[in-house]
Amino acid sequence: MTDILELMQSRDPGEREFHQAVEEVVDSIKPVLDRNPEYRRAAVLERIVEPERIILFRAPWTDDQGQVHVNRGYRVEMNSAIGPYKGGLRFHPSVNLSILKFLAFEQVFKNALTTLPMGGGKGGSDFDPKGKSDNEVMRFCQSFMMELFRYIGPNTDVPAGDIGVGAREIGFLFGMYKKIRNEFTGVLTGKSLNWGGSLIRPEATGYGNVYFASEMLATREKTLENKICLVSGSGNVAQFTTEKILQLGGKVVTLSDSSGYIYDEEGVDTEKLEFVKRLKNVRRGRIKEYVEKYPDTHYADVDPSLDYNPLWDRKADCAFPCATQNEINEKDAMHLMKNEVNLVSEGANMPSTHQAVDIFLDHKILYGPGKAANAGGVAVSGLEMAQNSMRLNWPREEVDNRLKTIMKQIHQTCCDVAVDFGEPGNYVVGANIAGFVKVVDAMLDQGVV
Ligand code: NDP
Ligand code: 2IT
Repeated sequence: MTDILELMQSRDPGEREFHQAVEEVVDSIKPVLDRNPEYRRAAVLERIVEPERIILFRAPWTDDQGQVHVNRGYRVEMNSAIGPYKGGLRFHPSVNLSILKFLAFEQVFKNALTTLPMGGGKGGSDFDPKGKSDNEVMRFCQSFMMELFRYIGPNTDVPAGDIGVGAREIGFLFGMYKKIRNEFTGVLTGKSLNWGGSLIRPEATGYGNVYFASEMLATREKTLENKICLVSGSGNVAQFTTEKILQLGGKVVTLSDSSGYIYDEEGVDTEKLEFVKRLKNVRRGRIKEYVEKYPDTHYADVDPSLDYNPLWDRKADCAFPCATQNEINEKDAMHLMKNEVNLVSEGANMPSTHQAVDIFLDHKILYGPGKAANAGGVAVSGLEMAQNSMRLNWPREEVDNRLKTIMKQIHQTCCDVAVDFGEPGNYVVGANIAGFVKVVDAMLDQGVV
């Protein structure tokens, strides 16, 4: 078991996030390997941690002053055992191979859980859209697609959004793909409504996260009604997590961005949320402006001298990390436990460190790992692909109902598998094992390829 981790360490030292994601899965699936000796003979573990293909390319672009810049473009095509590679693109200065491999690896299991036929992939660039003009972002997206188009297609690899890639970027990327290939196909998801997008896709990750949380609460005969909730981030996932919590009667008291966080004791209501959406999606401003607009609230800059995030030390019942990886460390987790937070549902990918996860599991709180709790986004991407193939659009209620059903199914699968492996209530074990078995069984059926 540790062999695989040692092998990875020696082959690719320094891929910290990727090793972290693999270690968590490997920890969970040991009993499955014990039950199925053929898995070891077929080296499924060794195969599943090795991307089927990695594409790495130069993405040069010219800024508004005429200066040329060079960024790196990536696509990690991780696993296609159960469908075309599927997963988002991230544009953020921190992007590197380790982060994209961890995201692609998580995506394989997440996509398997959705019940839809999608393999796993992830890509992106170290390009930073912050502070760039629309024209600069367009030129970068065009340059990125001029290379990526060779490797993707509606039956091969279907990218979507992630951090720094939203409707604007998907539009520019799609426009260039269509021009080069001279075809109008569902090669990207997260498209705008009037040119092939699906209703509910923008809302899907956040809504799905809250549907999953509600399912977890229902196992203890609880609901979100009157629950105080901590949400981090203020982008796509945070906004629609907040929106659904409000619809279900909960109260959201925090939001954040990479500069700092706000605390609003009265709660972020619908009007304030609309302000945040305009601030972040249209004006592309900072969350700090929230306190200028609503002066009775509190803002604190990120304090690099602290080894914890004060957002997670606010009094609450539930926590929804929706910003980025490793945003909840051991100390943050201890703060959450001290304040008797009894639900953590991950909108972001791998937002909790290994130590934080162990603390949640030790305290037996309701802990929904990202690959289960945030699967609603890619699930509706799968529904967007289905609608594109049929060349029709489903109404809002239909997509939302399908999303709810999928989140319910994922929850049930996690619970059933956890019970089967003697760990009732452990969604980490449930999600990892269910996703793993589905993918490796398909790999075994398809031979050594
Ligand atoms: P957005 O770009 O819309 O928003 C990201 C938010 O997180 C922003 O508020 C951003 O702040 C903050 N953030 C990003 N990086 C950091 C950092 N290093 N430190 C602190 N804050 C940071 O992205 P999404 O909402 O789409 O993605 C959020 C998370 O959800 C990611 O982990 C993503 O992988 C995951 N996810 C997204 C899905 C989707 O459908 N979009 C689906 C499933 C998971 P700032 O504005 O300052 O950059
Ligand atoms: O992490 C994720 O699941 C996403 N960023 C969404 C991927 C997708 O293909 O919709």
